[in-house]
Amino acid sequence: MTVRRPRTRRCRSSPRCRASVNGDNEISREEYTRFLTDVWSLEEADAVQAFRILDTSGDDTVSRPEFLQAIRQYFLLNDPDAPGSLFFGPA
Ligand SMILES: [Ca+2]
Repeated sequence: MTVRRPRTRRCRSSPRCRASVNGDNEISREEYTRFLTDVWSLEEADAVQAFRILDTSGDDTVSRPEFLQAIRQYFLLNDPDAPGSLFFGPA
């Protein structure tokens, strides 16, 4: 799975516009924090905090089930305490 950054002038020429998940169905802390800092301009500390909360198993990766659960929580629940509420970082 490849997450592409929205096309902006700065982004078009940068290899950092892609947050590639290398086919293992897991997102590393580095990949997720890069996604949040590059695409959503979060501070790295906030991005790391979001990753740690989404990594509900604590194994330092966000697995496919953790990722899907976070998306469901973000879009379907109105629960600020759910891990998925930090899918795009702290508000
Ligand atoms: Ca995990």
